[in-house]
Order: sequence, then C-alpha cells, then structure tokens
Amino acid sequence: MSKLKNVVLTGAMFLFIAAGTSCVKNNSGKDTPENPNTQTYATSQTVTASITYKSSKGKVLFYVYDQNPITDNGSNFGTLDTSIPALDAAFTDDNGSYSGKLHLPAYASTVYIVANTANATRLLVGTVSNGTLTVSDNDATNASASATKANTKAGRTSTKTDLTRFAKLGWHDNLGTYNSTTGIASYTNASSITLVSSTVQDKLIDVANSVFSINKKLSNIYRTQEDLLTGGDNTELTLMVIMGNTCWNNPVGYYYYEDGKQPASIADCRIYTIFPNTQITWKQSTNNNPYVSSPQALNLGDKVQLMYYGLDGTSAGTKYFPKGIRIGFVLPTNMWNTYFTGFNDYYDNKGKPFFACSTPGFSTKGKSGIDVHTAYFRDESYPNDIIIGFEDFLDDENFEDVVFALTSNPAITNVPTVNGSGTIATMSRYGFYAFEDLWPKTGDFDMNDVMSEYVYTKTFNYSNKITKEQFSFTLYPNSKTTLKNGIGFMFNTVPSGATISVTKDGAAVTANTEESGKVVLLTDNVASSIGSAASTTYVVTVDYGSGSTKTVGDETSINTFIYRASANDASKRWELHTPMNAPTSLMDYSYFGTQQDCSVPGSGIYYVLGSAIHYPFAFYLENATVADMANLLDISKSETKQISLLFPYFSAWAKDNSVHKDWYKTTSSN
Ligand SMILES: [Ca+2]
Ligand SMILES: [Ca+2]
Ligand SMILES: [Ca+2]
Repeated sequence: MSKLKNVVLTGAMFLFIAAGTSCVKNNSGKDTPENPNTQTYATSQTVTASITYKSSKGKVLFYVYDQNPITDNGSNFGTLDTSIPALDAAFTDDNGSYSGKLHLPAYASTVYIVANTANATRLLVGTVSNGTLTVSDNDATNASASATKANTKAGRTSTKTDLTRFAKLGWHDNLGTYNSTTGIASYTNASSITLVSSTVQDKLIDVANSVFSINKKLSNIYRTQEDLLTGGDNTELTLMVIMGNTCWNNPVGYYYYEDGKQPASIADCRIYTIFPNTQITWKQSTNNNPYVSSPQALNLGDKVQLMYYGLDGTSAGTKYFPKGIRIGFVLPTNMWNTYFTGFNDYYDNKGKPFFACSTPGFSTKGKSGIDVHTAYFRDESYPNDIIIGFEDFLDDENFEDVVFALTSNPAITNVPTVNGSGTIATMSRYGFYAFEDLWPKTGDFDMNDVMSEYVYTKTFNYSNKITKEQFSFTLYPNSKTTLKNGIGFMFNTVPSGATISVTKDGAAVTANTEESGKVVLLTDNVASSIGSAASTTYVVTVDYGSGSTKTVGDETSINTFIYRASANDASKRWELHTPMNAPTSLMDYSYFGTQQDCSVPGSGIYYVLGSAIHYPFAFYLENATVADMANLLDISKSETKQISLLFPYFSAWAKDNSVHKDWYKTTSSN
C-alpha cells in the first residue's frame, strides 16, 4: 500500500513542476531549452507471428486473447467467454500455418490462441518474446501437456466385452468385424474400396469450415431437409472422416429405404454399423489436468465404402445402390463399449439411446428440441463430395461434433450448394482514447475532457484479405468540459480502392473528409453531438470489396485527434493528437512551443512536454474496456483529478513506457 502511495505522490510532484515551467525556460528562469520528452506513450505492439497447427489439415481460423477465454463445461469445445475481447485473428493456410503480423497490446506476453474451426487443437498457449510469437500444437508447452493427459485419463475400462452391443440395438454388422476395445473396424480403409474421393482432404475441410463455426448455431438452410437420394443406378458411396471434436464415443450407422416409402421411425429402420466408435482426438481445453477421450478410433481420412443388401436387407452385399434409394444416417450418443471417464451412456427417459438422425422426425428430442441432427451441403467445385456434420447431443447446434465427406458416383445432388470462396470472419479489437484539452498548457491532467471507446473491426476472407474495416468511436459525455471540442482522425495511409461511409448511432450521415480522404471529421462539437444521451457512436466503414488485396495483418492505422477553431487564425485549427503524431494540414503551428509544449515540428516531434514532465496530453489504450475506464468515465470521481490518482501504476508507466504497460487494468481503490 505504501508503495502505491509513493507512485501517486511522484505523479503529483511532476505536475507541480509542470505548472511552473515552460519549454524554453527551465524553472530557474534561464533560457535553456528543455529536451523534449519523445516517449510515444504507445500501448500497442505489432508482433511477427508464426502459428502452426501441425496436426491439422485445411485452414484454421484462430483468435488471440490475453487471457484464457475457454472454460470446460463437459461440452465438446468448452464455453467461450464472449465478454473477453479478442486481440487479433487470422486464417492459417491449407497446411495449418500462419506467418504474418499480429496486433497486440504492448503489455501482452502470454497469449491464448483459440481455434474457431473444428480441425485444430482448440487452445494453444504461447509467449511473445522480443516482438515475435512462435507457437505450435506440438511445441513443448502445447504437446507435452496433451501427452500427460493421454496417460493419466484413459477411457473407462469396460467391465466386459460386449460384441453383441449393436445387435442389442438392433443394428447389423454386415460390413465386418471390429476391435472389441477400440472399436476400430477391420474393414476401414480396406483395399476393396473402389470409390475414393479425388478431392484432397484439405479442400474438403475448408469446404466444411466455410459453413461451420464452433461458436455459432448452424444456419437452417444447411440442416438436413430430406435424406440423400440416389440419382442413378450403380451409385457407389464412400464415407470418409474429415474432422471432429466431441467428448462422446459415438458409433455411426446407416439405413436406406425406397424413395416415397420412408419408415415411420428409427425403430423401423434396418441399421448397418459403419464406424463403431468415431472418437478422433477430443481433449479438454484447459492446461490444468485436462481430460482426453479414449480410445481414439479414427484418423482423419479413414474411409468405409457403404454396401447395399437389397430393400429387405437379405441380399448379398453389393457396392452398387440402385436409383431412387434414400440413405439416412444415425449416431447414438456415447454408445460405444468404452468411453471417457465421467461420461456415461446417454439414454432418454424411456431408457433408449439418444439417437441423432438425418431423417426428419427420427431423432430423440434433446433440450433444444431440434429435429434433424445432421448438416448436408457440397461445394459447387467438388460436386461428388457431400459434407455431413453431426450434432451429437449437447445441442449447441454447431453440427461439427464429427464431420464426414460422403463421396458418391454418380453424384447425389439433393443437398444445398456452397460457393468455394469460403467463409468470412470478423475480429473486433477494443481500446480507449482520452484527451486533456488544455494543451499546450499543462492542465489538471484529468484526461476526461474528451473520452471515446474505440473499436476496430476487420472483416477478412478465406484468403486472409481484409474486405472491410470499421473504425467505431463511442463518445462519452463530460458536462464539466467547458471548451467546445471536435473529434476526428487521420488515416496513416489513405485506403485505396475503397468506399467510405459513416453512421451516427446507426443512421447514415455525410462523411466529412479532408486531404483527399486522409482526414475524417466526426463532429466539431462532441458535447452537443452527445446531447443528453449516455453516449453516441460514430462508425466509419471502409469497404474494399471482395476483390481486396489487403492482407489480414496489414491493418489501416489511424491518428485520432480533438480540435477547435484556432484563436489566432480563423482559417486554421487548434488540434491535439497523441504524442509524436503529426497534425493535419489545417493545424495552426503557432501553438507549438508555447506554454509548456516542447514540440519540434521540424524534427517530427509533436505534442510533447519537457523531459522532466511525465504526462501525455492524449493517449490511446489498447484493449482497455469501458469497465477498465469506469472511474475515468465517472465524472464525479475524475473531474480535475489527475489521472495518476485514479490508476496507481500510471506514473511509473508515464515515466518509463517499458514498465507497467498494463497500468490501465488496475484502478485505485480510493
Ligand atoms: Ca455440437
Ligand atoms: Ca482537463
Ligand atoms: Ca476535465
């Protein structure tokens, strides 16, 4: 406690010195210029990142956090705490690798990387070191943890082998035999398979991920509307696993019937076992003694060719299905013999397994009440490959608990088609601007004269190209601010080939730009713009279109400022930017070097004080939330009170930007 007090006192002392000095005269009155304090007070860093999912095929969409946003709840992917903002995001390439820039808070050291697609380890942990971040799913931090888990948490040992397990369910094992412990089928990847997809697995996974998202409910159009229908005689069908992530050890079976003669229920279907156990690679998403599912029975790319045994199931098997046959799939939750400790067989209240089916009306109703438990779609570029995703039990409705590609020849076509351009992702990064409007005179440094939450949002496509950027400013009122301040920003690089639009509280307003689009003015009167509202939000949208060539790490940076009419020259402005950032062409340069300002515009030094004074007149705080800024936003607590009294580590950081870089995450208790 006494340590904090000292820090606060130090801040107060500097303020006292500041009030009695100017830049050209030191406080002994001699004409000795003070050295400008050229610290930038920046709270952001750009790191060179290499993120590699060695065990993944296909593109992985990942988000980076400064804390672990995943809590395990027994569900497949854990619960993502959406109140924790992401810091950056990108897609990997088709080999699961990303090499490029990431934009992080300067304080970020340990980072948590969360995969938003099911084809990757859900959570990786890495450390930023000297401006680089190198993380792999098989590095010491991430791989050794899973090895330990695999040894300590095995599947429940079955009390007895039950080779009649599926027979008891009324299923038929015509396709062949399987290992009684692991459920690995002897006929998986058999040399007798005659139909193999010509599409590489990476592409099939990318097609799947162009529709699926772990944290989103699947769109209705991809939920199975009707069972697959063979369009020609001699249709061959091969089912291949492409990804999955579920704690349950689920079998998968198929059934078929003549078009127009759908059985009344799943109990009326003749079901053939395909994969007795579809467990691939599930593990919990925490590093503290997480569970791992076992036995793991499937590898990506494992395939089984389906057989036709006649309409009554009594004929000798053939690979060739006739025209006009409907094919359905069923997954009974966790009904393999051996499974993960702590998760038992799941039965409904009538003692029956929980059936997840493709046929409308066949599935057991779960909590969500959803009907079909499969997603079907195909990409127009790969017409013979249908993606089949299962929603097994917990009904988070992401439909990617286990995902297959069903290859058919001739092609089965009664599923929705997606376009190969893939999914669009967005990432929003939060921050906060605060301004002290008495510049160039050292003031009270309460930093609440103009305050804005800032949200940068980028939308990027499968090719890691930014198609849209949004710059959002939510202005908060301060009734004690007497000066009439406006707010605007400069693009550090003018966006090219883009259209710009602006909204105020959701309604379109005219974009007020200068310098060929480099400067965007939001309002020339912050107070009247907010009026009596609790806040008001301006959003500037820069749309590059689908043909954008702007890479995901190449964000447009901005230089935000407040402004007023110049008191000396009606054609110029008084502007206040964050330290070391140049003003617009309308700045009245006669303000520089007056009062306590120590700017040297000819040397690129702007908006700074002398080297002995440790306050910025404006700052941007990367990943500061409105909650972090609560005391500043509370005018009764912050007005005329220097910022160092609200944040105990402010003064130490202001004196030396390399320490307490996360000062704004700790608020004084008094
Ligand atoms: Ca699910
Ligand atoms: Ca002030
Ligand atoms: Ca104030």
